[in-house]
Amino acid sequence: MGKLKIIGFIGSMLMTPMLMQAQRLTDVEIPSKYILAVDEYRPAPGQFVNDVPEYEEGDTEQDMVRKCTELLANNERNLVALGGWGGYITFHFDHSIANIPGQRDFAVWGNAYQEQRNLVFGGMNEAGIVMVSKDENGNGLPDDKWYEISGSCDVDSVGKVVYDYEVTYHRNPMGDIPWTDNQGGCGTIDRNHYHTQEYYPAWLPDELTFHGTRLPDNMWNLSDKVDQGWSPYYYVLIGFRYGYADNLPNYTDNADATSYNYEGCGIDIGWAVDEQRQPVDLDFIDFVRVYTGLNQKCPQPEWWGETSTEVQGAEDLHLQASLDAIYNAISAIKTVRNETSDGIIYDLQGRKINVNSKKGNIQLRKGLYIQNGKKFFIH
Ligand SMILES: [Ca+2]
Ligand SMILES: [Ca+2]
Ligand SMILES: [Ca+2]
Repeated sequence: MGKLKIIGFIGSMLMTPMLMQAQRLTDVEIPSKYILAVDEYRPAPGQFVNDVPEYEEGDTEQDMVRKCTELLANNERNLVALGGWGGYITFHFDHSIANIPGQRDFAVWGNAYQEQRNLVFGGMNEAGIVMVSKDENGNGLPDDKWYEISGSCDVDSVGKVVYDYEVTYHRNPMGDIPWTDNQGGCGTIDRNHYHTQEYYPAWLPDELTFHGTRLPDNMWNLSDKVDQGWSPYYYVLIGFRYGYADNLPNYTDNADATSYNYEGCGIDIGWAVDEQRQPVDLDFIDFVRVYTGLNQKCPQPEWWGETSTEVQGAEDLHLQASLDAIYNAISAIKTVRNETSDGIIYDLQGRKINVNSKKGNIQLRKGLYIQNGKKFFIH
């Protein structure tokens, strides 16, 4: 596609559900289908925490978020670990992702893989729950309502999913990290000899509480199914059918690096549900959050340890369709403006602004404008 004229966001007085979609187009020439930046990174404790990304003395939360951006943006394909249950990351793209009916809209890549003996579906599946949010207030920040993607456990494991689950972790320098949950449970994230750094996120407060959905434990002990000479223990993490991150492999064929598993790693925005687990109808989303959905650890010390979702990137699965939907939304707004005789936009010098929203050529510059006697800001 050719170069696009890009507009910033328009003040809230003009906000309508359609116009809000224009705001995510920022200062880029050609939109990318990959992550633009990470907004939040709050891992739960875990064996990779403080390591991927690496914490360096004095790093703030902002520094760690920047490091996550460096690892994930522009399809860099490095890993970021989210630690035990509840740990999360939030990111956005350079445009709103449209919800195309009946299609998966974006994919989240992880490092799940099929176990080598093909005894079960999956094998190293550390499902992360995906959430989506629309920048309703138009401030470019992920401070709006969040919706969870309802994955296959909601239909395949009825009664085994814990909603409104909560876990609190407590700092315990260089020791196993204790946690308690809101179901009367408790446990520890255990240290192992492979990872010798602190397991509690060093830049975060001494107590961390996470809230969300807990997926059913998926770790099976298949040690008696394999030759002891090959491996003394064999624990696998079963895959779920759809709707999670780091749950199914990135590729359908390990020998073919172009065989992206859009089906297994793809997320349909149409699967989003509200707090009552009722479907919501979202036309676009601006932010994606992923959090570790499993709270389990391997009973065999020094084996898997805690289950931790990893994120390796994400992409819009239909970039052109998202852009077309954004342009259509902007065009619709122009129609609304022109329908009212006093809806004409003026600059601060009182000159009438020509809002030319021919497809691909939207001319709204940065600055203050006046409409219906009120000022609004475009930046
Ligand atoms: Ca969709
Ligand atoms: Ca916002
Ligand atoms: Ca993983």
